[in-house]
Amino acid sequence: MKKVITYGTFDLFHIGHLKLLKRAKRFGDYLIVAVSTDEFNKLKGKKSFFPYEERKQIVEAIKYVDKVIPEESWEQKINDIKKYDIDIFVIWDDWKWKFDYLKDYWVEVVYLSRTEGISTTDIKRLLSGISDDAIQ
Ligand code: C2G
Repeated sequence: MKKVITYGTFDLFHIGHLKLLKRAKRFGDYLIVAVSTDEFNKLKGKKSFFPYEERKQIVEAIKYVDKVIPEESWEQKINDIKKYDIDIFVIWDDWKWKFDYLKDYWVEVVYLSRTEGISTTDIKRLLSGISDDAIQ
């Protein structure tokens, strides 16, 4: 069994997240997703709209996903790779080269292009600009 892992906040789940998970699953047979906790998001300089528990349940419901674990630190990736016997690490290319050190732990590191035209930040920005009377 070829095991894949990816990491992310997955806030305001959208088509970019879905396509990433679908593409990541194609690299193996079993996909683990480490969802950033609210506390870790603070370290990442992010504040998610939905709390971790809800983001976790949404990602767990995605058919490409086999297991969800919490992402609580930058350092946990090496332990995760060992603990879950991971073969492939996948993430979007905003992080290009930043996780190449994981190759020392016998995993293939894959950077996938992001889905253009959608991001959680854009969604938040668009929604914050909508006046009340425009909301149906
Ligand atoms: N994504 C994408 N296209 C977009 C937006 C997101 O492909 N338009 C994918 C990215 O590949 C990312 C995943 O969805 O890997 C989750 O996106 P974020 O929650 O923004 O991930 P990020 O906050 O970068 O977390 O330790 C790594 C970090 O936890 C990554």
